[in-house]
Amino acid sequence: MDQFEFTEHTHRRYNPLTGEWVLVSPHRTKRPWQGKVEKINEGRRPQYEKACYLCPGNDRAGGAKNPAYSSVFVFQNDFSALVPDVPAGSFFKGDLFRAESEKGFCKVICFSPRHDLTIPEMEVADIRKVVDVWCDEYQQIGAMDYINYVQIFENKGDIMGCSNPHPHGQIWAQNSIPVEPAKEMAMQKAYFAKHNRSLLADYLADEEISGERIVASNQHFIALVPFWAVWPYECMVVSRRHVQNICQLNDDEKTALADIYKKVTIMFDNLFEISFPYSAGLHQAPTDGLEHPEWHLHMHFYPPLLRSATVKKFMVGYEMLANPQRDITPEQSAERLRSLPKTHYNAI
Ligand code: H2U
Ligand code: ZN
Repeated sequence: MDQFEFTEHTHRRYNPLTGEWVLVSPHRTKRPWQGKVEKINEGRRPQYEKACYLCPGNDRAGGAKNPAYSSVFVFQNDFSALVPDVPAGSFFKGDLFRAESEKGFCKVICFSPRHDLTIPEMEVADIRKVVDVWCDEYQQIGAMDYINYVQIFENKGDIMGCSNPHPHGQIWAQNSIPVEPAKEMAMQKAYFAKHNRSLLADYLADEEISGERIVASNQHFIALVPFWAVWPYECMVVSRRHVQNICQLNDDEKTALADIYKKVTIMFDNLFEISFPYSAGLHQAPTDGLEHPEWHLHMHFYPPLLRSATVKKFMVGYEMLANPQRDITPEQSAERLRSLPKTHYNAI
Protein backbone atom coordinates (compact mmCIF):
# COMPACT_ATOMS: atom_id res chain seq x y z
CA MET A 1 0.00 0.00 0.00
CA ASP A 2 1.13 3.55 -0.74
CA GLN A 3 1.64 6.07 1.98
CA PHE A 4 -1.50 8.01 2.92
CA GLU A 5 -1.78 11.26 0.94
CA PHE A 6 -4.53 13.87 1.21
CA THR A 7 -4.49 14.40 -2.55
CA GLU A 8 -4.81 10.70 -3.42
CA HIS A 9 -6.70 8.85 -0.75
CA THR A 10 -10.18 9.06 0.64
CA HIS A 11 -10.12 10.32 4.19
CA ARG A 12 -12.20 11.93 6.92
CA ARG A 13 -11.43 15.34 8.34
CA TYR A 14 -12.47 16.57 11.75
CA ASN A 15 -14.08 19.94 12.39
CA PRO A 16 -12.85 21.03 15.84
CA LEU A 17 -15.40 23.86 15.92
CA THR A 18 -18.40 21.53 15.73
CA GLY A 19 -16.99 18.08 16.53
CA GLU A 20 -18.31 16.81 13.19
CA TRP A 21 -16.56 15.03 10.31
CA VAL A 22 -16.45 15.47 6.55
CA LEU A 23 -15.53 12.76 4.01
CA VAL A 24 -12.96 13.91 1.42
CA SER A 25 -12.70 11.90 -1.81
CA PRO A 26 -9.95 13.66 -3.81
CA HIS A 27 -9.57 10.93 -6.45
CA ARG A 28 -13.06 11.70 -7.77
CA THR A 29 -11.78 14.87 -9.40
CA LYS A 30 -8.04 15.01 -9.32
CA ARG A 31 -8.19 18.20 -11.29
CA PRO A 32 -10.31 20.78 -9.52
CA TRP A 33 -10.57 23.00 -12.54
CA GLN A 34 -12.02 21.65 -15.74
CA GLY A 35 -11.41 24.49 -18.12
CA LYS A 36 -13.42 27.51 -19.07
CA VAL A 37 -17.11 27.30 -18.27
CA GLU A 38 -20.14 28.82 -19.91
CA LYS A 39 -20.75 32.45 -19.12
CA ILE A 40 -24.14 33.57 -18.05
CA ASN A 41 -24.88 37.05 -19.22
CA GLU A 42 -26.64 38.49 -16.24
CA GLY A 43 -26.82 42.02 -17.62
CA ARG A 44 -26.50 45.02 -15.40
CA ARG A 45 -29.28 45.91 -13.03
CA PRO A 46 -30.51 49.49 -12.84
CA GLN A 47 -29.38 51.62 -9.89
CA TYR A 48 -33.02 52.05 -8.91
CA GLU A 49 -35.78 49.51 -9.59
CA LYS A 50 -39.39 50.60 -9.35
CA ALA A 51 -40.61 47.10 -8.49
CA CYS A 52 -38.01 46.45 -5.77
CA TYR A 53 -39.37 46.39 -2.22
CA LEU A 54 -35.95 47.29 -0.83
CA CYS A 55 -35.14 50.34 -2.98
CA PRO A 56 -35.41 53.79 -1.34
CA GLY A 57 -38.88 55.34 -1.38
CA ASN A 58 -40.62 52.15 -2.50
CA ASP A 59 -43.53 50.33 -0.91
CA ARG A 60 -42.73 47.08 0.82
CA ALA A 61 -44.83 43.93 0.50
CA GLY A 62 -46.00 44.33 4.09
CA GLY A 63 -47.59 47.73 3.45
CA ALA A 64 -44.81 49.92 4.88
CA LYS A 65 -42.86 52.38 2.75
CA ASN A 66 -39.07 52.73 2.73
CA PRO A 67 -37.70 56.20 3.44
CA ALA A 68 -35.52 57.86 0.82
CA TYR A 69 -32.45 56.38 2.52
CA SER A 70 -28.96 57.21 1.29
CA SER A 71 -26.75 54.85 3.29
CA VAL A 72 -27.38 51.59 5.19
CA PHE A 73 -31.05 51.11 6.10
CA VAL A 74 -32.46 48.72 8.72
CA PHE A 75 -36.10 47.76 9.23
CA GLN A 76 -38.11 45.21 11.15
CA ASN A 77 -38.80 42.23 8.88
CA ASP A 78 -42.45 42.40 7.77
CA PHE A 79 -42.63 38.61 7.76
CA SER A 80 -40.54 37.80 10.82
CA ALA A 81 -40.04 34.16 11.74
CA LEU A 82 -39.37 35.24 15.31
CA VAL A 83 -41.71 37.64 17.11
CA PRO A 84 -41.52 39.20 20.59
CA ASP A 85 -45.04 38.64 21.86
CA VAL A 86 -45.07 34.89 22.31
CA PRO A 87 -46.33 33.63 25.67
CA ALA A 88 -43.82 31.70 27.73
CA GLY A 89 -44.63 28.03 27.69
CA SER A 90 -43.34 24.55 27.18
CA PHE A 91 -44.62 21.10 26.39
CA PHE A 92 -43.08 17.97 27.83
CA LYS A 93 -44.31 14.42 27.56
CA GLY A 94 -41.94 11.81 28.87
CA ASP A 95 -38.46 11.88 27.38
CA LEU A 96 -39.64 11.95 23.79
CA PHE A 97 -41.77 15.02 23.27
CA ARG A 98 -40.32 18.44 24.04
CA ALA A 99 -41.25 21.89 22.85
CA GLU A 100 -40.59 25.37 24.16
CA SER A 101 -41.97 28.70 23.08
CA GLU A 102 -39.41 31.01 21.49
CA LYS A 103 -39.35 34.82 21.47
CA GLY A 104 -37.30 37.07 19.26
CA PHE A 105 -37.44 39.25 16.20
CA CYS A 106 -36.03 39.68 12.71
CA LYS A 107 -34.62 42.67 10.88
CA VAL A 108 -33.54 43.35 7.32
CA ILE A 109 -30.46 45.45 6.52
CA CYS A 110 -30.22 47.10 3.11
CA PHE A 111 -26.48 47.41 2.51
CA SER A 112 -26.82 50.25 0.02
CA PRO A 113 -29.54 52.36 -1.61
CA ARG A 114 -28.12 51.17 -4.96
CA HIS A 115 -30.11 48.28 -6.40
CA ASP A 116 -27.31 47.31 -8.80
CA LEU A 117 -24.48 46.78 -6.31
CA THR A 118 -23.32 43.77 -4.33
CA ILE A 119 -20.72 43.60 -1.54
CA PRO A 120 -17.79 42.85 -3.89
CA GLU A 121 -18.71 45.90 -5.98
CA MET A 122 -19.18 48.28 -3.06
CA GLU A 123 -16.44 50.58 -1.73
CA VAL A 124 -14.74 49.41 1.47
CA ALA A 125 -15.87 52.66 3.15
CA ASP A 126 -19.49 51.77 2.37
CA ILE A 127 -19.11 48.17 3.53
CA ARG A 128 -17.63 49.66 6.70
CA LYS A 129 -20.99 51.37 7.26
CA VAL A 130 -22.61 47.93 7.15
CA VAL A 131 -20.11 46.71 9.76
CA ASP A 132 -20.99 49.71 11.95
CA VAL A 133 -24.69 48.89 11.68
CA TRP A 134 -24.00 45.23 12.54
CA CYS A 135 -22.15 46.49 15.59
CA ASP A 136 -24.91 48.90 16.71
CA GLU A 137 -27.56 46.26 16.19
CA TYR A 138 -25.61 43.55 18.01
CA GLN A 139 -25.15 45.90 20.94
CA GLN A 140 -28.70 47.25 21.10
CA ILE A 141 -30.48 43.98 20.42
CA GLY A 142 -28.10 42.01 22.61
CA ALA A 143 -28.83 44.33 25.53
CA MET A 144 -32.51 43.32 25.53
CA ASP A 145 -33.14 40.99 28.42
CA TYR A 146 -34.96 38.28 26.48
CA ILE A 147 -32.42 38.17 23.64
CA ASN A 148 -29.55 35.77 24.24
CA TYR A 149 -28.28 35.32 20.71
CA VAL A 150 -28.02 37.59 17.66
CA GLN A 151 -27.45 35.99 14.26
CA ILE A 152 -26.28 38.36 11.52
CA PHE A 153 -26.20 36.87 8.01
CA GLU A 154 -26.54 37.38 4.29
CA ASN A 155 -28.20 35.14 1.71
CA LYS A 156 -27.04 35.99 -1.77
CA GLY A 157 -28.43 34.60 -5.01
CA ASP A 158 -31.74 32.96 -5.69
CA ILE A 159 -30.36 29.45 -5.22
CA MET A 160 -29.66 30.44 -1.63
CA GLY A 161 -33.30 31.44 -1.20
CA CYS A 162 -32.56 35.13 -1.56
CA SER A 163 -35.74 36.79 -2.70
CA ASN A 164 -34.29 39.99 -4.14
CA PRO A 165 -30.95 41.00 -5.72
CA HIS A 166 -30.94 44.38 -3.92
CA PRO A 167 -27.90 44.06 -1.60
CA HIS A 168 -29.18 43.14 1.84
CA GLY A 169 -28.69 40.95 4.85
CA GLN A 170 -30.69 39.93 7.87
CA ILE A 171 -30.59 39.71 11.63
CA TRP A 172 -32.49 37.12 13.58
CA ALA A 173 -32.33 37.51 17.35
CA GLN A 174 -33.79 35.16 19.89
CA ASN A 175 -34.10 33.86 23.41
CA SER A 176 -32.28 30.54 23.02
CA ILE A 177 -28.88 29.83 21.52
CA PRO A 178 -29.46 28.11 18.18
CA VAL A 179 -27.92 24.79 17.17
CA GLU A 180 -24.83 25.84 15.13
CA PRO A 181 -23.46 28.46 17.52
CA ALA A 182 -24.31 26.17 20.43
CA LYS A 183 -22.13 23.41 18.92
CA GLU A 184 -19.29 25.87 18.33
CA MET A 185 -19.66 27.27 21.82
CA ALA A 186 -19.38 23.85 23.44
CA MET A 187 -16.23 23.03 21.43
CA GLN A 188 -14.60 26.42 22.05
CA LYS A 189 -15.42 26.19 25.75
CA ALA A 190 -13.88 22.75 26.11
CA TYR A 191 -10.75 23.87 24.23
CA PHE A 192 -10.44 27.04 26.29
CA ALA A 193 -10.87 25.11 29.54
CA LYS A 194 -8.10 22.71 28.55
CA HIS A 195 -5.56 25.13 27.02
CA ASN A 196 -6.58 28.54 28.33
CA ARG A 197 -6.31 29.77 24.73
CA SER A 198 -8.74 30.41 21.91
CA LEU A 199 -9.29 27.41 19.64
CA LEU A 200 -9.36 29.62 16.56
CA ALA A 201 -6.27 31.61 17.59
CA ASP A 202 -4.33 28.35 17.84
CA TYR A 203 -5.82 27.16 14.54
CA LEU A 204 -4.83 30.43 12.79
CA ALA A 205 -1.30 30.22 14.12
CA ASP A 206 -0.90 26.80 12.50
CA GLU A 207 -2.55 27.84 9.26
CA GLU A 208 -0.21 30.81 8.97
CA ILE A 209 2.81 28.51 9.10
CA SER A 210 1.78 26.43 6.08
CA GLY A 211 -0.27 29.13 4.32
CA GLU A 212 -1.74 26.48 2.04
CA ARG A 213 -5.37 27.15 2.89
CA ILE A 214 -5.14 30.94 3.26
CA VAL A 215 -6.86 32.81 0.43
CA ALA A 216 -6.71 36.45 1.56
CA SER A 217 -5.57 38.50 4.53
CA ASN A 218 -5.02 41.97 5.85
CA GLN A 219 -3.53 43.38 9.01
CA HIS A 220 -6.41 42.21 11.21
CA PHE A 221 -8.16 39.29 9.49
CA ILE A 222 -7.33 36.05 7.72
CA ALA A 223 -9.60 34.36 5.19
CA LEU A 224 -9.04 30.67 4.55
CA VAL A 225 -10.66 27.51 3.30
CA PRO A 226 -10.92 25.59 6.57
CA PHE A 227 -9.15 22.23 6.80
CA TRP A 228 -12.62 20.74 7.41
CA ALA A 229 -14.52 22.70 4.72
CA VAL A 230 -17.72 21.04 3.53
CA TRP A 231 -18.81 23.29 0.66
CA PRO A 232 -16.49 23.32 -2.39
CA TYR A 233 -15.29 26.90 -1.89
CA GLU A 234 -16.27 27.36 1.73
CA CYS A 235 -14.30 30.12 3.47
CA MET A 236 -13.90 31.33 7.01
CA VAL A 237 -12.74 34.80 8.04
CA VAL A 238 -11.14 34.94 11.49
CA SER A 239 -9.94 37.97 13.45
CA ARG A 240 -6.23 37.87 14.25
CA ARG A 241 -6.97 39.30 17.67
CA HIS A 242 -9.03 37.13 19.99
CA VAL A 243 -12.25 39.10 20.48
CA GLN A 244 -15.68 37.74 21.34
CA ASN A 245 -17.80 40.04 19.21
CA ILE A 246 -17.65 42.81 16.57
CA CYS A 247 -18.19 45.58 19.12
CA GLN A 248 -14.80 44.81 20.60
CA LEU A 249 -13.10 45.56 17.29
CA ASN A 250 -11.33 48.91 17.11
CA ASP A 251 -11.75 51.35 14.26
CA ASP A 252 -8.98 49.87 12.08
CA GLU A 253 -10.21 46.35 12.69
CA LYS A 254 -13.77 47.24 11.63
CA THR A 255 -12.46 48.66 8.38
CA ALA A 256 -10.31 45.55 7.95
CA LEU A 257 -13.42 43.37 8.35
CA ALA A 258 -15.10 45.37 5.58
CA ASP A 259 -11.97 44.96 3.46
CA ILE A 260 -11.78 41.19 3.85
CA TYR A 261 -15.54 40.81 3.20
CA LYS A 262 -14.92 42.54 -0.12
CA LYS A 263 -11.76 40.54 -0.89
CA VAL A 264 -13.44 37.17 -0.32
CA THR A 265 -16.54 38.04 -2.34
CA ILE A 266 -14.43 39.41 -5.23
CA MET A 267 -12.65 36.04 -5.41
CA PHE A 268 -16.01 34.29 -5.39
CA ASP A 269 -17.40 36.43 -8.22
CA ASN A 270 -14.20 36.05 -10.24
CA LEU A 271 -14.27 32.27 -9.97
CA PHE A 272 -16.95 31.84 -12.65
CA GLU A 273 -17.39 35.51 -13.59
CA ILE A 274 -20.88 35.60 -12.18
CA SER A 275 -22.50 37.11 -9.12
CA PHE A 276 -21.55 34.16 -6.90
CA PRO A 277 -24.26 32.88 -4.55
CA TYR A 278 -23.55 32.13 -0.91
CA SER A 279 -24.88 32.27 2.60
CA ALA A 280 -22.53 34.04 4.96
CA GLY A 281 -22.75 35.16 8.54
CA LEU A 282 -21.01 36.14 11.73
CA HIS A 283 -20.50 33.83 14.64
CA GLN A 284 -19.90 35.65 17.87
CA ALA A 285 -20.57 35.33 21.59
CA PRO A 286 -24.15 34.97 22.84
CA THR A 287 -25.65 38.04 24.50
CA ASP A 288 -26.80 36.11 27.56
CA GLY A 289 -25.05 38.34 30.08
CA LEU A 290 -22.36 35.75 30.78
CA GLU A 291 -18.63 36.05 30.14
CA HIS A 292 -17.59 34.15 27.02
CA PRO A 293 -13.78 34.17 26.98
CA GLU A 294 -13.86 31.06 24.77
CA TRP A 295 -15.61 32.76 21.85
CA HIS A 296 -13.53 33.96 18.93
CA LEU A 297 -15.26 36.18 16.36
CA HIS A 298 -15.39 34.72 12.86
CA MET A 299 -17.46 34.74 9.72
CA HIS A 300 -18.47 31.73 7.61
CA PHE A 301 -19.09 31.75 3.87
CA TYR A 302 -21.00 28.77 2.51
CA PRO A 303 -21.21 28.91 -1.31
CA PRO A 304 -22.90 25.97 -3.04
CA LEU A 305 -21.35 26.16 -6.54
CA LEU A 306 -18.87 23.48 -7.57
CA ARG A 307 -17.65 23.58 -11.14
CA SER A 308 -19.52 26.33 -12.96
CA ALA A 309 -22.33 28.81 -12.74
CA THR A 310 -24.79 25.95 -12.85
CA VAL A 311 -23.08 22.92 -11.29
CA LYS A 312 -23.98 22.99 -7.64
CA LYS A 313 -22.92 20.76 -4.79
CA PHE A 314 -26.00 19.04 -3.43
CA MET A 315 -26.19 17.79 0.10
CA VAL A 316 -28.20 14.66 -0.68
CA GLY A 317 -28.16 10.87 -0.06
CA TYR A 318 -24.89 10.22 1.77
CA GLU A 319 -24.73 13.77 3.14
CA MET A 320 -28.27 13.61 4.49
CA LEU A 321 -27.94 10.13 5.88
CA ALA A 322 -24.28 9.85 6.85
CA ASN A 323 -22.11 12.99 6.79
CA PRO A 324 -20.99 15.69 4.36
CA GLN A 325 -18.64 14.72 1.53
CA ARG A 326 -16.46 16.70 -0.85
CA ASP A 327 -14.38 15.88 -3.93
CA ILE A 328 -11.77 18.58 -4.39
CA THR A 329 -9.59 19.06 -1.33
CA PRO A 330 -9.74 22.30 0.66
CA GLU A 331 -6.10 22.91 -0.38
CA GLN A 332 -7.04 22.70 -4.08
CA SER A 333 -9.96 25.08 -3.53
CA ALA A 334 -7.71 27.53 -1.69
CA GLU A 335 -5.12 27.45 -4.46
CA ARG A 336 -7.80 28.12 -7.07
CA LEU A 337 -9.28 31.05 -5.11
CA ARG A 338 -5.85 32.54 -4.40
CA SER A 339 -4.89 32.47 -8.06
CA LEU A 340 -7.84 34.67 -9.12
CA PRO A 341 -7.50 38.35 -10.04
CA LYS A 342 -7.92 40.67 -7.06
CA THR A 343 -10.08 43.14 -8.99
CA HIS A 344 -13.75 42.40 -9.66
CA TYR A 345 -14.33 41.21 -13.23
CA ASN A 346 -16.93 43.94 -13.75
CA ALA A 347 -14.40 46.60 -12.85
CA ILE A 348 -11.77 45.45 -15.36
P1 H2U B 1 -33.93 37.22 1.79
O1 H2U B 1 -34.20 37.64 0.41
O2 H2U B 1 -32.45 37.26 2.15
O3 H2U B 1 -34.56 35.95 2.17
O4 H2U B 1 -34.52 38.33 2.77
C1 H2U B 1 -35.51 39.20 2.45
C2 H2U B 1 -36.32 39.39 3.69
O5 H2U B 1 -37.09 40.55 3.52
C3 H2U B 1 -37.28 38.25 3.95
O6 H2U B 1 -36.99 37.68 5.21
C4 H2U B 1 -38.35 40.37 4.12
C5 H2U B 1 -38.65 38.90 3.94
O7 H2U B 1 -39.45 38.47 5.00
N1 H2U B 1 -39.27 41.28 3.49
C6 H2U B 1 -39.88 42.28 4.23
O8 H2U B 1 -39.64 42.36 5.43
N2 H2U B 1 -40.70 43.16 3.61
C7 H2U B 1 -41.05 43.10 2.30
O9 H2U B 1 -41.74 43.95 1.81
C8 H2U B 1 -40.57 41.99 1.48
C9 H2U B 1 -39.55 41.09 2.09
ZN1 ZN C 1 -33.71 47.67 -5.09
